[in-house]
Amino acid sequence: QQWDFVTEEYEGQVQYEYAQEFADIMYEKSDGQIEVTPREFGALGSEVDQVELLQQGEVELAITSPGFTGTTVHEGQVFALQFLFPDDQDLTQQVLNGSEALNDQLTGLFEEVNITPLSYWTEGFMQWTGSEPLRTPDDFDGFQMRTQQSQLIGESYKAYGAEPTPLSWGELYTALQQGTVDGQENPIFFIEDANFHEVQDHMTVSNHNSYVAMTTMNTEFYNNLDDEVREMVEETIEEMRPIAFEIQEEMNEELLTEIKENEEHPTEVYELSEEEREAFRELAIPVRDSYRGISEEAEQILDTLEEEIEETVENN
Ligand code: 6CS
Repeated sequence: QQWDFVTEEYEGQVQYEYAQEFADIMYEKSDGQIEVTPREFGALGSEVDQVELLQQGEVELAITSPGFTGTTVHEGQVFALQFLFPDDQDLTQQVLNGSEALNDQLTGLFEEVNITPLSYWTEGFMQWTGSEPLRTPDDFDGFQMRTQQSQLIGESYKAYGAEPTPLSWGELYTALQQGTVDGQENPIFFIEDANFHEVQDHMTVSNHNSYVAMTTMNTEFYNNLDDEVREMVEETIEEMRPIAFEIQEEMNEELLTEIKENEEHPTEVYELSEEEREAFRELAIPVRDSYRGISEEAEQILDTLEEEIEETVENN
């Protein structure tokens, strides 16, 4: 059997490396019977097109970011909420692994549209880059912020006074270069690898949110797998958790140094203090009400998730 695994990133970037490792493990477990083919971003359309291909069963597996499924499963936009997850990547991953709100409630909603999330995992803290320094909410006043296609991400930036502009990342470098947008958010590895730092003078280490990716399978395809094969997939998903964590951790660390030491394209790197982060946190908290307003399910998901996060932080 041959399965296609689409990602939203290029070879060398976290999602593609994940898909490659996943393919290797599945190949070995199945004694060469299952060949998973990782696909780079772009060949099969935009991030949103890829979600549709997965739903239609044109591809079996996909790594999707909730920022691109927000119009399909509105409740998935919980990941747009800034300053919600713990200020620590290990704890964030712990919540993502064990959360009932996500792995049962939210997963159930995705299954209704033929998408089965098999795991939620972090690609690292997100940071801001800009043509101007971004240190206080005032700096976002009238700022054209590129976002993914999720209404709630937009709302989060409107709360700071910015003007959100949804765009595929395929168009982002040029948009930053030409000044059609002023800035964007992403994990460090992606900022460096997609060369956004070349066309942005400032980067703010804000850790305002974690970039959460989902490993997903077409639901019909998943439900029709032989028990033995489904078990192999589930085992592989478990084995991938620490591997994915390490891949992102290493890449984010290494590429921060690259950005700081790049003399050809210097970027001023500014780390927000806790006090400075607090000013943003205060404006971000009310956006949770908008999320709760999406549906009863959204309300339940966020209530449960907030409790789970609190418990995880308290116990560590
Ligand atoms: O900013 C984006 O849209 C892209 N960022 C990452 C880290 N992965 C893929 C995604 O499309």
